[in-house]
Amino acid sequence: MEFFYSLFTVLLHLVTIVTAADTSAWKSRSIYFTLTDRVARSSSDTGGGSCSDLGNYCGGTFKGLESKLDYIKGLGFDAIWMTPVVTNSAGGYHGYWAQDLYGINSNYGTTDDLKSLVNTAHSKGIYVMVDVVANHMGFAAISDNRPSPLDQSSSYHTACDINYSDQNSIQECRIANLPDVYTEKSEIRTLYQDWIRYLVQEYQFDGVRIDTVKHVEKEFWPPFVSASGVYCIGEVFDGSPTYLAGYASTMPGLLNYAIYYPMNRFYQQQGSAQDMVDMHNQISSLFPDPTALGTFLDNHDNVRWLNQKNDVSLLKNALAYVVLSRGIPILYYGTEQGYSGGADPANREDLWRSGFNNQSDLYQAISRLSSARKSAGGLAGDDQVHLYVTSNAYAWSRAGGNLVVLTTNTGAGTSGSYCFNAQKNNGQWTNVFGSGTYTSDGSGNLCVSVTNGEPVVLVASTGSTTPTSTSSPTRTTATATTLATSACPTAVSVTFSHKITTAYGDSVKIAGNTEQLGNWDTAKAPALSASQYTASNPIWTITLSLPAGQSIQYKFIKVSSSGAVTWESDPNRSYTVPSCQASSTVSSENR
Ligand SMILES: *[C@@H]1O[C@H](CO)[C@@H](O)[C@H](O)[C@H]1NC(C)=O
Ligand SMILES: *[C@@H]1O[C@H](CO)[C@@H](O)[C@H](O)[C@H]1NC(C)=O
Ligand SMILES: *[C@@H]1O[C@H](CO)[C@@H](O)[C@H](O)[C@H]1NC(C)=O
Ligand SMILES: [Ca+2]
Repeated sequence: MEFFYSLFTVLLHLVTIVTAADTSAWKSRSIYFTLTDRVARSSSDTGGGSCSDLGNYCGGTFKGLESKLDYIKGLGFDAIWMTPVVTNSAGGYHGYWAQDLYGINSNYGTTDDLKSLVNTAHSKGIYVMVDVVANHMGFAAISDNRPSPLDQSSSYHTACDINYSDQNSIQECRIANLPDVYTEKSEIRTLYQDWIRYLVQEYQFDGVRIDTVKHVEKEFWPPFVSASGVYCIGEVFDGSPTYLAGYASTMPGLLNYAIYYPMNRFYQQQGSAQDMVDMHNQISSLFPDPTALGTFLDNHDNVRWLNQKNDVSLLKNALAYVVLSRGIPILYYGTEQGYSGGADPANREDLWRSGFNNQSDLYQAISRLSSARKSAGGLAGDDQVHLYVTSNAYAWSRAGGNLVVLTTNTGAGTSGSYCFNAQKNNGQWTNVFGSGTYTSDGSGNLCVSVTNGEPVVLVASTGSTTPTSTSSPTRTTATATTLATSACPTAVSVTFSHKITTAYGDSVKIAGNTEQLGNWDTAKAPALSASQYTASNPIWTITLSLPAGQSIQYKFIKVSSSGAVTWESDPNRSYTVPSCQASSTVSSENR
């Protein structure tokens, strides 16, 4: 019996591995986001002309997209996210105006064309993610919507305009006056679950991108995601990390709109690297799995990056961040051709006007970044180490130091030498984005050269992958590395690891005498994460980016589910942030 049970478990595992493109399978992928109507018109499209009306159908097809899979693969991307495939109401060239959930948009081709696209993608090792909408239908007469009962007005909320300060209104009122589905009804929920199960199985999709997630009540999503049977990534269009994290339990992945704003501010010379790093760290403590989030720098709803900042060197740095920092990279089609369209629909250019040129500077640059991701093992882990944070540079490492990336925001035409500690002694790397090889000294110090404001992407040279230290394999990161004065970071990534037994519903915070620690205000004190907590080792953790050299006073507090606060006993704890290293760890036990 036991034998059969374990055999069954093993088989179940194997079946899971071969059939479902689950979250872990997606983490090392890179996603190319396409508008089906805008990639290619037929399987023999070699380019030319440009669409005269970007606000209507331009003629792209499933067959056209299928014929450009090698073009996508040449960028090093191994997944596509394609806009919704279902039958739309008139003018729905983008796909987000569903009319018949079980029909396929005939402007793009037939059901067989779509199946052929997915099959060919799979034969080339490319995953296909389909975009879906459950919040609203298109502009057809309600009675013409399918399937039933979506043809009845009782399946929709009463029309109202959204008040974005009111979550109920966000969920129940209309986006752009589109009929808002009554998703709270159980028959409607069942209808969407049956449909997503059918859609994924019928066309063999590997993943689902979910539109307008915050416009539907949270309870709708877990059974929907479960019915899909694959990795889902949702659009919650909001830059607040706490608001976004409120959706982390509804589906495996979310578009990372939290990092989107500080990342673009930094690389567009509008903000600091420190803010971007702080956000990274905040995401670490707020999300159960930051590696399942998708990183992107623009899309069909936001003006293109080069429209916001017309500097290709800066764009390359931002792309290095997207492709090589934590999370699943998402590239908006046309970025590789230097497209710079403004507000929708100008940011939805046809790709054929580029002639599908795979020699273009940005195409080649993205391809090199993708290769670095692959060389470093796919970068699926939560292993990013902040090495260097200054007013105009950010460097980090991944994969135990086998990948080191230096980005700057000084822009085209600038050059300079940047020295920092790579946290790997006597390392050897090759700059796979530019040229040259680099080595760190016996203390890990490394100086790299920036040319024309471009990023430096170092991949460990063969033979230098073993850490030099023979003593302990578990590094307490930088506690022993001292940098040259010129290379000292302005902020240090400090991880507090606090042992405290808590009851279900309790949370743990760190309160102290600086603004970041809430100035002793328990309501403003940052909360620790219980992601490493076990009954035998009750550890709560938080990583904060603190000013180098700062002295802090603090205590841990326990907050019960009723809000009651329990302080640690005296005295206050004190800690001085190191002045010249990238990170440190502080371990403590509750008193
Ligand atoms: C670039 O495109 C040409 C023409 O489509 C193709 O023959 C060639 O293989 C492509 N090269 C790469 C590196 O993808
Ligand atoms: C929008 O919602 C907020 C929060 O409920 C409310 O205070 C405000 O009055 C509402 N605005 C309008 C125009 O109804
Ligand atoms: C801890 O710090 C707070 C705020 O500065 C102060 O009021 C309190 O007296 C300190 N406690 C001890 C034991 O020093
Ligand atoms: Ca809604």
